[in-house]
Amino acid sequence: MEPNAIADDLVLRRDEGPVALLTLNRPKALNALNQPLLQRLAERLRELAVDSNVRVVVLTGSGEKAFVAGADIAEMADYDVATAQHFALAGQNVLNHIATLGKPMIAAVNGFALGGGCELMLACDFAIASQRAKFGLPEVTLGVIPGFGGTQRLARLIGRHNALRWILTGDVHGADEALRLGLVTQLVEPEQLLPVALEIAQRIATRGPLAMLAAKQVVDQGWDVPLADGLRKEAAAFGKLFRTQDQKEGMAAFMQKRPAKFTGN
Ligand code: DAK
Repeated sequence: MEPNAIADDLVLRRDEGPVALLTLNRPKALNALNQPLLQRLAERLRELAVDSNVRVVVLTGSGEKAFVAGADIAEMADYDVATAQHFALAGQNVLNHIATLGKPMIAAVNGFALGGGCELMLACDFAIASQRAKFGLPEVTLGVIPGFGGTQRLARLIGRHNALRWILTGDVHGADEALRLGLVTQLVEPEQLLPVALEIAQRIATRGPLAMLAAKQVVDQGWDVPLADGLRKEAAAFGKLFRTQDQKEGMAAFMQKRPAKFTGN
């Protein structure tokens, strides 16, 4: 065990009832993603996936400057092909974990979200940001391209031309631009970022967990298929929820004018 295990933990976890707050914790390197940080994040996600007390996850960065300033350039600089592939797999592993977590994950972007940090944010279900946050995919300035899904997710989210403007220039963009293009859903004063993110998360946590899971799955599965196919998936998922206790409870609670108590069954 390292001398100061909590301070040295690369991904801090704090639970507030059904909401888990994960804080990426390498502030001196602007929370850049190195292999140990990615591994710790993967461990945290595995932990959360099987923790039935946790219904919603918020992801943020430690310190005032950065959410994540990208993959760790110092670590990557001397990679050989095998190590670069290992790093790529570790990153893909984390993003797959987020995609299959089965619980909503909200990014609370407190500062720089660059390169792999911007891509990590894009893999979350949605993001809110501090007015001081900055965004970009500067990989081409380093002679590489985004490798954690940025070329795919950004283009789907903001359209081909906007995505290519970001990716080809490698420019850093302000929070207003990110809001305008729909990368983030809301901007708040820096000190309000976590309170607002946690309040949204708490509200989501009162909703039916199986319905949330189904909604996420259908949105993701429908992302890339013809509308008619997406609508079929939606209808099938809608129907299946009528097998659940949560559906009975949610509708009974409405009719009895009381808050629903969802169990995830
Ligand atoms: N990696 C390592 N260290 C970083 C870092 C990074 N990405 N970003 C910042 N740091 C470190 C700085 O080196 C500095 O360390 P010390 O010198 O104090 O030891 C410390 O954090 C503070 O940074 P600065 O002194 O530079 O702070 P400033 O306020 O002056 O500037 C900045 C902030 C964010 C504008 C600047 O730090 C910066 O430009 N950082 C690099 C941003 C960047 O280019 N990010 C993209 C990285 S490339 C792949 C998967 C993913 C990727 C690629 C492939 N595969 C699956 C194949 C992803 C690639 C990337 O993300």
